[in-house]
Amino acid sequence: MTSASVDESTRLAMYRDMVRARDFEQRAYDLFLEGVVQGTTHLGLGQEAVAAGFAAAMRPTDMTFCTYRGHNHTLLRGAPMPALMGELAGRKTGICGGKGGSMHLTDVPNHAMGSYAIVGAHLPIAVGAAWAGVLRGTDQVSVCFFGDGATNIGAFHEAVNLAAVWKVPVVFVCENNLYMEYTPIGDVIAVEHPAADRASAYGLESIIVDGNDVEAVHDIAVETIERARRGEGPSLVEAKTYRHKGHSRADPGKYRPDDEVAAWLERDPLTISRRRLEADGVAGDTIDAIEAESMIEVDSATEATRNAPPPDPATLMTEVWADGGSEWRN
Ligand SMILES: Cc1ncc(C[n+]2csc(CCOP(=O)(O)OP(=O)(O)O)c2C)c(N)n1
Ligand SMILES: [Mg+2]
Repeated sequence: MTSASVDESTRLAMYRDMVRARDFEQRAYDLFLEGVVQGTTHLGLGQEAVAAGFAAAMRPTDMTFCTYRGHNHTLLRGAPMPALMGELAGRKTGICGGKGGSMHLTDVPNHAMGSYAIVGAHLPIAVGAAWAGVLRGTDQVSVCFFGDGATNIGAFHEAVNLAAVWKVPVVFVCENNLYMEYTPIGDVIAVEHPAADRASAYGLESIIVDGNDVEAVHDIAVETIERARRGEGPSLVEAKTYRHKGHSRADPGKYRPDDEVAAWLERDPLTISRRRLEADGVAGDTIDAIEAESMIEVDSATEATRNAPPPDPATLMTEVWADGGSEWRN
């Protein structure tokens, strides 16, 4: 199937984005096992199409808000890979000076406005930032990614309600990967679709998209972002997807049935995209070259990270607050 609405260069760019995200996270996992990446990491392996489809539909000035599972989103908004890798490994070269780590990736120049570790906490922030854009007349749209589990948090309902009432230009994107940590979302909600079945309570349309089909995601991203920019208010998108690995760290994810995992691995977003590109006549060599370039980029970011120093201890209390210090506490 070809998406009539997306040109070939955009489709190739989205494939490149997914490959880069996949390779970056595979390497992050290896570096975690090696002890180079410390603390914890939450990988979006298997969920790349959601990040890639939306990133390709956003203007550079549109804002992204994401969770602790935010490597893909931050990378695909344009954050430099060595700075992301450096941050995961707690190096001075990291995008937050090595002091934030995997769960707090932020890249303000590219309008990736933070990764948030408190489930649901960033939805009201995304609404506030989008509302600020309205007041300033900047034409910016906020895109806010969160998990299925976040739909049971009060802040989700408060944020969606306020955005709907005020027609705030925000697109809420629920990445429904069927699990919240080790619990199936189906065990803790009374409806089938955690986001889409709640949409009508806020006067919004129910939107469900195949989150492993990058072109389908891109189509819905274009539609909802344009709607927000026209001043017609928010949308709530539920993207159905699956994480290939466990929740975090080295969680083997054994609470998931083997046949379920196998069925979703069959529906790998990269495989779907590659097969479709080839069926539409894109040369295998072109796709191979994209994959080879990605690996070179990841190897180079890894090398830079291994050679980078940790942050200077003298900077411990700087960049903690907007004034660059911590005097505000006293
Ligand atoms: C308010 C809050 N409660 C609990 C936690 C612990 N916690 C971290 S991730 C997570 C699961 C969230 O699942 P979901 O929203 O589906 O996102 P996913 O991890 O699947 O991307 C929980 C409960 C937290 N970080 N914040
Ligand atoms: Mg989830």
